[in-house]
Amino acid sequence: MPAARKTRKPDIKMVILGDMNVGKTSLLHRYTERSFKDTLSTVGGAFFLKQWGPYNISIWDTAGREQFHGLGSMYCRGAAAIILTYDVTSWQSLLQLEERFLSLTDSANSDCVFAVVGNKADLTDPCAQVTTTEDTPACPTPPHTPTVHKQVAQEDAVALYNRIIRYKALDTHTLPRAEDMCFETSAKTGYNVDALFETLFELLLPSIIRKQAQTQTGSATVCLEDSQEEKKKKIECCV
Ligand SMILES: Nc1nc2c(ncn2[C@@H]2O[C@H](COP(=O)(O)OP(=O)(O)O)[C@@H](O)[C@H]2O)c(=O)[nH]1
Ligand SMILES: [Mg+2]
Repeated sequence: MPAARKTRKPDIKMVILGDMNVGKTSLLHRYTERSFKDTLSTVGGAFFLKQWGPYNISIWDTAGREQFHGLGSMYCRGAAAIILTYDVTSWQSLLQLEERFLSLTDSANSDCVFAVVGNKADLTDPCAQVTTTEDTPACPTPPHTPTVHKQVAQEDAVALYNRIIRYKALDTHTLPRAEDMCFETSAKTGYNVDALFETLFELLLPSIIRKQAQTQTGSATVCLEDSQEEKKKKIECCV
């Protein structure tokens, strides 16, 4: 019943955080709309709903200035996954993740999954310059050599990810390797964008199934209670 599923509540919530202009909205747009627009403004927060197989995933986009309005932790409440995004050409944007955005994630679920994402990889990495399609090889000859200086190395992102795990006191034995949760993407060409979201969704699958089971148990209890109430009424009126 696809129509019924469309109107259903989201099964799980994800949030994308990071400074203004790192490409948060572009990443979500690339993933959900399969395209890139040069100008996409985010007023306050926006909400994307992605149907992944039989599951509904809500992805919350943020404007990047939420903490000034005390809204950041509200967006993160109940989040099962958080994408911390920086721009590979801006060291400052990586610093901001730790200085301004990490504390906003305190209201997320205690077992929240994190990904650290360096966007705009097309500006610095030849492999990220060609629009990714199913037919293109992994790293074809790039159209031109990138000229923009890369300010954030992958190792810096991995170090940040490890600090986040310590800050959150998450159990490293149950988590994927830090390297597997740090992505360099390009919303412009699509480079690594599907890999980012699909990796997160796969990791969230157990939580989705657990949440659905809890919801179903909850509704079964309600039905049972209703029917007992009905029975009671019938008995009372017959006496
Ligand atoms: N070259 C390049 N530009 C990007 C990429 N992603 C976003 N941009 C540009 O960066 C600017 C900010 O993007 P936007 O998605 O609005 O950032 P947000 O404020 O984090 O949501 C826009 O001009 C985008 O066109 C990317 O992957 N590569
Ligand atoms: Mg935006």
